[in-house]
Amino acid sequence: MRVFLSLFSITIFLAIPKLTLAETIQIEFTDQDSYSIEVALIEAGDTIEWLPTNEGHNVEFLAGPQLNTLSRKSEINALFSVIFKNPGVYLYHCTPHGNMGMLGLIVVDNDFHNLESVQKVQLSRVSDSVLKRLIRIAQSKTKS
Ligand SMILES: [Cu+2]
Repeated sequence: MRVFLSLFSITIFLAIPKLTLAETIQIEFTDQDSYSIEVALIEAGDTIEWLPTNEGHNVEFLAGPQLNTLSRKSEINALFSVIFKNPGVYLYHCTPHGNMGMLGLIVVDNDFHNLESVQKVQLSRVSDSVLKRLIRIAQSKTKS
């Protein structure tokens, strides 16, 4: 009985931090036509909130695992909130400024399994070099 009880309390102890760890990360639209956080490394279950702190921007997903389970595109100037449940790499841009390099990358659970499909997305030259920079940042943050 005693063994059973301590196993039980260990289980509870391990379960509680998991429940409370889900975080909300806020990303702002800036007056530089960019996102305040370009590379976000998060865990499954975390929420990202994009705040319309500067006018004329939105969020449109270009690649990611099981994108059909997400709201694909937000309205211009609207708050947008997404819970990320599937591990992998997500690429998004701002519909009006995507060709100018207004991109963002999210990596859930340090999982790069779909990186190749992210790299295959057709982008402008400027945005393609931005994407390469963001991937380098994501990979260097993950290795440490
Ligand atoms: Cu924009």
